[in-house]
Amino acid sequence: MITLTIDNVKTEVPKNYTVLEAAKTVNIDIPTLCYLKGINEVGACRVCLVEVQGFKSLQTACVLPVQEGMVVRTNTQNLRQTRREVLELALASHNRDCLTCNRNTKCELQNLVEELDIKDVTFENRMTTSIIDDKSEAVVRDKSKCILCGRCVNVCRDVQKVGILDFTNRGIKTEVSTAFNKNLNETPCIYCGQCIVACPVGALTEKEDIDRVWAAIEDPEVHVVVQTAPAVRAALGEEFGLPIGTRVTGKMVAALKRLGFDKVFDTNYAADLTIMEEGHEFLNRLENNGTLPMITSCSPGWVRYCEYNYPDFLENLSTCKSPHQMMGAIVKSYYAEKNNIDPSKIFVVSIMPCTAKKAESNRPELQIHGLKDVDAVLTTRELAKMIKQSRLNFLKLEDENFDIDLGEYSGAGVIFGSTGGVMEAALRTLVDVLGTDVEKLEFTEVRGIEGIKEAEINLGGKDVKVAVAHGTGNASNLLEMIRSGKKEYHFIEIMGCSGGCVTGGGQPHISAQEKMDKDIRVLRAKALYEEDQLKLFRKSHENPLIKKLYEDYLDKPNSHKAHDLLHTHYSS
Ligand code: HC1
Ligand code: SF4
Repeated sequence: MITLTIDNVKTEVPKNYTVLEAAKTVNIDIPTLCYLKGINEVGACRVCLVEVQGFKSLQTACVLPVQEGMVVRTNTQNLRQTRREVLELALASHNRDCLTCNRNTKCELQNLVEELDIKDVTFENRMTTSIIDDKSEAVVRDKSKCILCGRCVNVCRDVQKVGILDFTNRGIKTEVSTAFNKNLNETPCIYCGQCIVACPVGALTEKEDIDRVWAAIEDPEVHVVVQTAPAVRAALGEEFGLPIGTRVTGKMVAALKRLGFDKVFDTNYAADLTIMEEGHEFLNRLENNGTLPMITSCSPGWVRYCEYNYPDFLENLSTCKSPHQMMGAIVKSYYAEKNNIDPSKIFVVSIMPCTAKKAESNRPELQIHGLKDVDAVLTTRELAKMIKQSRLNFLKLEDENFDIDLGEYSGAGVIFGSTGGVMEAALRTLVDVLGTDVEKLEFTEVRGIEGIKEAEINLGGKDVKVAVAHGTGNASNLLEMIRSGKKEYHFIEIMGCSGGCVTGGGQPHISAQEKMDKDIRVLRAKALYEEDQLKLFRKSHENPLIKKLYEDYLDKPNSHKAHDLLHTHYSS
């Protein structure tokens, strides 16, 4: 341990701490802008400057290791003035149309400007017009808002191992760009939105689709069905001031009904359906020498990553559509027939924690007879905007239930939203179907935030090796081990974002300061595992509505009809 003094307070901290981390132990949040724990610790923006006894120049706290006997000042007149100058320089090359910016009131730069009471910027503004790339289906970039912090560059290159964004040019001309300054849709961007989550300002946002959804709701000719992904309920409350990971399932349903959707269904129902289809597909491959390992295909960021980087694994992908696409297909067939509604008059909206789902819903493979399974995808943040636009008092809404037609789900369906959840849900059903270890319900081996998790499970007398990876960087590491023959598995779950859907690119923004001592992957996942515990049915095949769907309509898992509606094939 190391003892040091920060603003006259002595503290003892582990020797691998930085001054920034040490200051937290005495309740001082040194301001930061480029810092992002574990992802961007480079001391580039110089907002976290501190005075250290014995040093002539100011030091950047985010990269300065603690030393025995160090004496640090974090809040002097000199520091406040220097931080103001640093921020003024950033503001001089930042488009300051804050009032109409997507991140207005949720911008880390704006918060610092307010804190440091900057009323005037000494330098001339060189960035007064937007420079927008909105050609992709999911992510919008505005270069005029970029402050060159590098957070997006590092998350895309190091965590996701995609490397779309990088610094180009030098000096005053430095900018973050793509190779050859191409639009995102001309690059192998996987639309995971992790750059949006990392961005402290409004330089990266999702492509919004709110107006199209309002128009559908207001059209009396259109029957508008909405579904919510498992992970949305674990984060939506954060937009209304609730602590990270507060479960708001009932309030979310109540809000959706008040917004005017005709039916409110749960993607979890379709997650249960996915388990039925995917579980049987796996057994079929296992018993009939099919392509193994079988890899889950519900995360569209991962599917794009596979198409661009590992096309030799495309045959390994499950042929199952992702749950929200299955839901769309069932709504426009089974539900439409049952309720005598013309499917062409149904508009399906998916509320997702994910930006890649926007592009997924436009894929030509995911249409039936020219009708898209899903007509619009909104992120959790966009749903929060709709609720705010409606002036609903979200926190006071009484809990309501999903519409019963396609709204019942098992605990297995809800844990899909966290890394390991799809695998656990599948194993719960597989051990039952095969009659092995039927009592086992919780597969803790595949839970948690370790990058790659492994387990060996006895299924019908056969030891089956499973693995789980989250974040495409970890997925790449796993696939490389398989390619080289170092590892062998039967069944793999891959999710495109670190932590799974709970930390998708469309989830509410959490500041880098808050992320310093909270792991939002863990907090939001906890909300889902809690909901799992509360459910009467915790295995997908026990969901009575899924049983009825097979009895009335699909016959059995992987039937002809099920294949037509619920399966697809991805190719490079
Ligand atoms: Fe997901 Fe899925 S779990 S992909 O992460 O399989 O987005 O939450 O909706 O479709 O169910 C996302 C979450 C989500 C699908 C399901
Ligand atoms: Fe990189 Fe994902 Fe952002 Fe595309 S969406 S630039 S892949 S982080």
